Amino acid sequence: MNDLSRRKFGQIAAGAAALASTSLPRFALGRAGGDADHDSGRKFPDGFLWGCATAAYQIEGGAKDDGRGPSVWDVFSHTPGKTHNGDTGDVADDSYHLYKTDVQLLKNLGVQTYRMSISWSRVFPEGKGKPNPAGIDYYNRVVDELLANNITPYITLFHWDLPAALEGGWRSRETSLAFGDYAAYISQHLSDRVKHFMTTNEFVCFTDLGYQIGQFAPGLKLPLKDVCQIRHYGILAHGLGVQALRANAKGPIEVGLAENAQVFVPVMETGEHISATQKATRLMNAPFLTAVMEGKYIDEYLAQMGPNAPKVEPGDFAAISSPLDFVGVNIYTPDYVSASDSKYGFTVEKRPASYPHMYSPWIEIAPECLYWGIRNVCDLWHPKKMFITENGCSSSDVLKPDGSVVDIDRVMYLRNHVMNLHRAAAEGYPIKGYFLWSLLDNYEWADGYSKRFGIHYVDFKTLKRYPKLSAEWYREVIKRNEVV
Ligand code: GBH
Repeated sequence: MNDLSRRKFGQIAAGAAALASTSLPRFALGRAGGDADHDSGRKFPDGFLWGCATAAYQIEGGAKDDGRGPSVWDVFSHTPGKTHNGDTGDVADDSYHLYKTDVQLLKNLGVQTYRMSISWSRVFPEGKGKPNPAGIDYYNRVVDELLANNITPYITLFHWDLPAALEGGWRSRETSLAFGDYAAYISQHLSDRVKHFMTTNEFVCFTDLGYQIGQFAPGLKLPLKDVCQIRHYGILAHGLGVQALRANAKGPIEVGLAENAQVFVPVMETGEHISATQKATRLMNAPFLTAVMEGKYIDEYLAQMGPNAPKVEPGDFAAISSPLDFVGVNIYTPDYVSASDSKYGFTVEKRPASYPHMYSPWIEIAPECLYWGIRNVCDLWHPKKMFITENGCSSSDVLKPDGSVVDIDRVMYLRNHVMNLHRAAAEGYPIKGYFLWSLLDNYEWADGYSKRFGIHYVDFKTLKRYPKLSAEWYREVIKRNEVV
């Protein structure tokens, strides 16, 4: 037996004895010690940032408090038949009032960072024009509370809750301009303390899903020509937002976005399939991330859209392609790609019916997506830094009488994704941090409260928060800065 295996053997034997002779609580958040018993050998680089993510409409509640104006999600969720069970974000987690409790949850986890979003219509009830001072005051309080607890805020300006008063919504170019003004105001008021901003969250969700599929607010089903123009106003808003944030900042800030790029995993890790995933990544993200990173619509996209292609005004792409300090991607599930002699050189493979998924059927389990999501974006566009701005899953959590939630499926999902995150970091890709979706169960959009994504369980009647097993797991990951 060499030294290393002798040491390992000793540890295993000691661990077994400890288990046999003591009765520790099974999941004790904050249990001291324990580090010596295990070393995964998968350490993250020093300074790697761990965080949790949330979004305003999903957690805040306080929908009518202190002068907040309605957003398209207030209107949509109050329209019969649009959301599961007619659920709305009127109360959600009531984080509008309970934000100090939520900062303590973050502190107990030991996260260095917290990704949150701002409700545009809390700050500008009409979307533009006269600001509501009570709105920005709320975010001042949240930011100050985070900083007092040594947690760095990463703020998303727009996570789908467009002020309802903005006429035409994203059908209007005026909305992109209004977003620029809103970004300027936020930068003026928060950038003395907040140094990291994301403009928009997931273009496809507030464009295609809202205006073509109708699954999300505002629930329209418009023709492709309109949708292409709406997509363009989405990325234009992002670009104007980047410029306005920078132009109004009180000091150096870092600006990026949070985009659910479509991620492609090679069916086999061989050269031809790997290069097929790059082709797929560039083409399938053409209206959004590809346009932002390359400063144009690629020829293939324009050819595909034909007469439906968007009208682009001079200067639009100068704004849209403003250099970013970081690229954030939200990743839940990928598609598999193989090399082929099809027109574009790849085939997106259909999944067999037996393919496994988490509680939300769309979260099909393929943890390699974290590695390939980072690698494909880096190999194509070489961003300075990347973040995983969301990753997580729903589970059919059950709160036990003793207050525990043993969400082993979520821990399985997260552990395997974090393993693949580690692979990307170990290979030298500039991945700087990870935001787990989500800090706590919340309003899951059209799925209402039927899908829980939190690592804290929320009893939506009492609003009490309970850490799940996954919260304890995440705390260990953060404490050790390694895969656990
Ligand atoms: C992210 O979106 C959001 O940023 C976040 O707010 C959200 O809570 C989180 O993920 C979890 O969902 O039901 O088959 O028609 C995820 C984007 C768009 C993915 C809608 C699921 C519906 C698929 N989602 N999509 S399906």
